[in-house]
Amino acid sequence: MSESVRVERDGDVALVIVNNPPVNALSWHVRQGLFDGITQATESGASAIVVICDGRTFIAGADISEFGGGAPQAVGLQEVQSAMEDAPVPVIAAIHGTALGGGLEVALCAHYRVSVASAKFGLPEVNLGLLPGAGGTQRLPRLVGVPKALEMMTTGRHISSAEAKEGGLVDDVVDSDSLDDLRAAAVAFANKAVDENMPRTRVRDRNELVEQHKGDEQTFADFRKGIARKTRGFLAPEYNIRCIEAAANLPFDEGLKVEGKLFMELMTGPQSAAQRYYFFAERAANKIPDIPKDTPLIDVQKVGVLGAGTMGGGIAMNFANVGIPVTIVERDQESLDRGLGVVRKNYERSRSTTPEQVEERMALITGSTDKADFADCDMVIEAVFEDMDLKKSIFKELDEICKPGALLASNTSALDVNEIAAVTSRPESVIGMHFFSPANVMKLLENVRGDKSSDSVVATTMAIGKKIKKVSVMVGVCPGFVGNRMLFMRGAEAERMLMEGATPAQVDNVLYEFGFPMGPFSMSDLAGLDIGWKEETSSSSTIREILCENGRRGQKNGRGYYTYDPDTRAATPDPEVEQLIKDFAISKGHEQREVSDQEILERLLYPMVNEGAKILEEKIAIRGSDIDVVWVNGYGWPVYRGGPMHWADSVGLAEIVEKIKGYSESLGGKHWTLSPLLEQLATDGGQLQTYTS
Ligand code: 3H9
Repeated sequence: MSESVRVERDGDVALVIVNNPPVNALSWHVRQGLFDGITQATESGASAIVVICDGRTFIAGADISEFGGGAPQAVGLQEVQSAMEDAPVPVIAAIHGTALGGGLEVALCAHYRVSVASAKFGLPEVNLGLLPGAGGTQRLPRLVGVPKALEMMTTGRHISSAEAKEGGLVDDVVDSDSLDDLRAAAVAFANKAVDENMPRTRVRDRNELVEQHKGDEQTFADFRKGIARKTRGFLAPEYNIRCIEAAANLPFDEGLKVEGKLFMELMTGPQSAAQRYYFFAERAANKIPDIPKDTPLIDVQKVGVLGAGTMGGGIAMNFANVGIPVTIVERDQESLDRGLGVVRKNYERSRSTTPEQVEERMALITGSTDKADFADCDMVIEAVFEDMDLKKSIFKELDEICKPGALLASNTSALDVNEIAAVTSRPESVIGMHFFSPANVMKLLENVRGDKSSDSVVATTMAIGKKIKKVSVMVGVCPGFVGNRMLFMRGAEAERMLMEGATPAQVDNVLYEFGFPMGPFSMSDLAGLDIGWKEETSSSSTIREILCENGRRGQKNGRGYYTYDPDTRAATPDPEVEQLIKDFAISKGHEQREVSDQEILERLLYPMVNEGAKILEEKIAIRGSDIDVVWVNGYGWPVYRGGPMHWADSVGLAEIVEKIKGYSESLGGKHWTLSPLLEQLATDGGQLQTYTS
């Protein structure tokens, strides 16, 4: 018997108990243990079997770390599942925590399912670029119906016990969250099943809900259409749909074959490799090697936010969402009222907040025009615009107002956190917290550790990020940090290509086809071309300035790099813009030529890879995978390409190095100066994604 599964008895009922921390994943020894446990329980004459887990959760899925191969051979999951389904006595799955992926697929092979109220259920394989490969695609629709299965499997959404009960996934919900109560309730259910001779129906034999959709092409076509925009570029959602179609149209065993074939295709393809890599990258980013796990945290009970603009308001919402009171300070009442009004509207518009929740959250946000109200805050985040002198004067004031030990954060997106910290008497309390706009929506939190930031401040910043449900990455001080520093390189080269004859639409389209939601010029139009542009001091030295001088301010006035339809906001390339750019380029002595899409892609992305390597050299990022986490969560890098470091490894570092050398020679520019680290990794056969600085 495997050490991670044991069998206990409660009267006539056998309990097969999994204990494989942290999440009871289906590692090879768990599969073996489950198979042996079910067999032993059956042979021992038990009247019923309860499958239950120790620790914080039911089985949370296959062991993803085994997917690359290398695990010892053991019994397959299908054999475990058959042992459960075909057992001569009732099998009950008792669920707490999260029954996910392979975990839910195991539970679907029990004859009945009992859960605690807080349990969650899902088939999140799609988020790993996969589909449920242990019969889930055939069993789930048989239990909850085709429409619900389509939604659950293409989003990976976790549903609650209440929703699971309503949808037919769970038979009984225990009104408690205690594991002991769950165990008792599951044993009671098992005894009842025996006493009342309840049927041991296998989910695979329940055909009613899938047969309703036999030959029903419309349901699937409509569903595909509905998710097309959101899932653009991803393979796995479509493959999940095909499996459910198979469930509707084919007998169970045939459907299972389709599932197996498509699962293997995804598993061996580059998208799932990238998404599985990314799963661990996000979790690795939480770990700061030189900060001990037991570092004392600052107890953040109350937060201050300076600035009630789009950024400050969005930041405040993050804290109110998790029940932390926020004091938000603006310089005058009018701006404060406007800012708080926007916050309220954001809540009201959000589909996930009920009217009561809107009021609860607004009640947690207190507005003020006096920074002295920060005196009782445990943490204050400054979110005013990017001006070093302004930030310095604010931090001097905060130093005087805030209580000793309070964490002082700047939401700067590029400025020197050390310089800001140096104006205070407590640089150890100062750190950067770079939120991305809209701050209540975007997942990334790029934290910037100053030279003097204390361990406790660093650890608290990461912990608070987790609390407000952000994906946090800790980086070091340099202009633009990780994200914007790499973005600057891409932007410089994009502009240069326009001067050589590429059009804004061509450049944007290359990135869109790569998988980004938009390219640099659409992004500039969205942000506004006149940010930082002053009419009176206009110098006509960049394309952007030329466009501003010609009355093109971006989406806000319907004219930027593109022209926008006033009703639909649809962007159309504008020959006038192309002519302006051409005239300007020729006036600066640039010859015009065709630039190929491949060249555009290389010139946009290779300088980013090169800069990423320099960031690692300088120890600004802790590990290559942290850079990927920044780009996927903050800048729309398609997760199915893993991030710039993973992508570079998959293209081949030697090839990229050769290209960079070539571009450096033909184009010149600092961003084409080859990173010695990149060159060394390419020579040694190393990888950027696994590089730790
Ligand atoms: C699948 O099942 C395929 C089948 O259909 C087909 C089979 C043939 N494996 O997230 P946390 C680790 S695909 C290995 O910080 P939380 C994780 O790396 C799978 N390791 O905790 C971390 O390690 P460390 C379908 C795993 O409380 C630690 O556990 N299932 C796995 O915030 C804690 O994780 C999924 O996709 C795993 N499956 O969230 C579920 N899961 O401490 C994936 C976690 O060393 N997991 N680890 O950094 C999750 O969504 C979350 O981990 C969960 C807990 C919600 C369970």
